[in-house]
Amino acid sequence: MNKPKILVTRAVFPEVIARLEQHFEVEHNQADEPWNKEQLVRRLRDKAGAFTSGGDRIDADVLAAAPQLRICANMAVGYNNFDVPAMTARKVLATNTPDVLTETTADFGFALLMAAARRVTESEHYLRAGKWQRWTYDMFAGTDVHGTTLGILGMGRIGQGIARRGAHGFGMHVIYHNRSRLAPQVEAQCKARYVSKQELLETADHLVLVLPYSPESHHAIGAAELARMKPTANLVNIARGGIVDDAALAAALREKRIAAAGLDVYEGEPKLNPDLLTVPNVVLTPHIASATVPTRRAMADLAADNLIGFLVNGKALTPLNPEVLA
Ligand code: 8YV
Repeated sequence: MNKPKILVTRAVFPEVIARLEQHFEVEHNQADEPWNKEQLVRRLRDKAGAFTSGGDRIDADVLAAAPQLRICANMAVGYNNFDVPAMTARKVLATNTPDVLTETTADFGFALLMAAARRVTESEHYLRAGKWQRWTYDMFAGTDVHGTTLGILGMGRIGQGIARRGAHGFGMHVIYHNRSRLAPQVEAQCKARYVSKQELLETADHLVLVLPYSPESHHAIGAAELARMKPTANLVNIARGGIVDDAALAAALREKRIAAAGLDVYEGEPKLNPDLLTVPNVVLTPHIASATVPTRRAMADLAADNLIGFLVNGKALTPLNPEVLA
């Protein structure tokens, strides 16, 4: 029997390609060439499955050109690159990679929070540039982390991981805002108190964004929200580009209307607003919050398991539109 054909859109662990090849005829992109939409569509035309990354937009046009497609397995927990209703309408299963990256991503949220608060990269640049001549009492004096108020916008799995780290590790007072309030026992585990978005903005010393991107969350943090924050506050975005108005943030940082920021995601990434590159009080990383070797491997394995499970056995581990399975 012929093996089903699948496309792997980006370079991934060779061991994962080898595993997929046991079940499928695999067209891959181990050279990691950038494909435009037309190139992606051409390759998807005869495929039953796709192993996608967060940069691959799967929308109605793509689906219309790929009539044999039955599943897109995203190697990411976020799936704003998928038009899920359009996929459901065409009976294409969408899957993502939740859970396996939660703790790693929460660790990184904390790393960015601390690096921005304590001016780690800014001071390192100063040192590397040979500017350190002598110690001064106020040299790179930042803001405290322990015992301060940690605000979290978007209290899903990763948000809860950050809350636990803040509450249990750093004695922080945790407040959060979310579309829906958490169950009392989850609030208790995280030692987190539900507040309005306004209170969150006005009270947090460190505000971490962990909400999914959607048209509703576009510019959830813009000029008006930044204006409500404390001048000593630190803003961390590990969610998605577009949730923060990056131009407004760069202006707020430059004018010291907030003290610091740590960013892992950007509007229009991998390009970023050039103003962010010229403000010193921001720590910038290239979308690496889930990037540890074991976690990236677990994400790739889960995406592969979804493809194998669905195309070989009719079952998927982490479906986003399970109605397709019915
Ligand atoms: C991915 C992410 O590495 O899981 C997510 O939603 O943002 C990252 O972990 C990125 O989306 C690449 O697919």
